[in-house]
Amino acid sequence: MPSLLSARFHTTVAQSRQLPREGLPEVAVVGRSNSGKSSVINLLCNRRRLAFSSSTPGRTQALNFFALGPPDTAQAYLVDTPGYGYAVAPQELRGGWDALAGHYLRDRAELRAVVLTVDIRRSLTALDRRMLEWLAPELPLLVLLTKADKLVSSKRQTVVRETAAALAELRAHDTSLIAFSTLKKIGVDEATRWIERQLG
Ligand SMILES: Nc1nc2c(ncn2[C@@H]2O[C@H](COP(=O)(O)OP(=O)(O)O)[C@@H](O)[C@H]2O)c(=O)[nH]1
Ligand SMILES: [Mg+2]
Repeated sequence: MPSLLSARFHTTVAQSRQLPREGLPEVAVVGRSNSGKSSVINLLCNRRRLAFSSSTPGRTQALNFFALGPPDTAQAYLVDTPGYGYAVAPQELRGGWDALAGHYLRDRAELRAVVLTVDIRRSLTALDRRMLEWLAPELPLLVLLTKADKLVSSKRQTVVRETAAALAELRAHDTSLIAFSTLKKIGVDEATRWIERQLG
């Protein structure tokens, strides 16, 4: 199975017709703006600036594809999706949150799994719940409770328990939950194994 450590930028997709057509497996990373999504991608791929901070409101939203596998031979893609949650972006509140990303997450045959980043201090927000309802129910999901270093261990465990209960109500299928910190390197090996397994 391809290693996340082999990740390199492949392409930016601004329209569905630009999506790769080789049929390689993909794992998408989704989450609210500022939930730590870029930090997670950069840490898991051990690259300081693979995923840029691209959370400027109103900016054209796009999917960024990172290729995994030996140099010059993509075997899979890790896909960064536009952060959601800015009140000034009304399209995300209509039907499909974002036409491109919403369509991609719902209909992409190559999509094997989704990683959702959630700030542990906010837990699941209304928009996160809407996002989860949007996904195909059988798609394997990994929820990362990010910035876990911001909470003491006991409080962290409480949020993990409460979030697990909320997820169990929202989804019947294959859902994993990990407390994660880029700062303290919490949950890194477990998240890496989970993602690589989905692509193997
Ligand atoms: N304390 C702490 N801060 C984090 C962690 N991960 C990200 N952050 C901070 O959270 C903010 C948003 O992170 P970023 O990765 O840009 O989030 P994105 O908008 O979802 O891509 C930045 O100021 C990061 O430095 C973490 O594990 N611990
Ligand atoms: Mg970002």
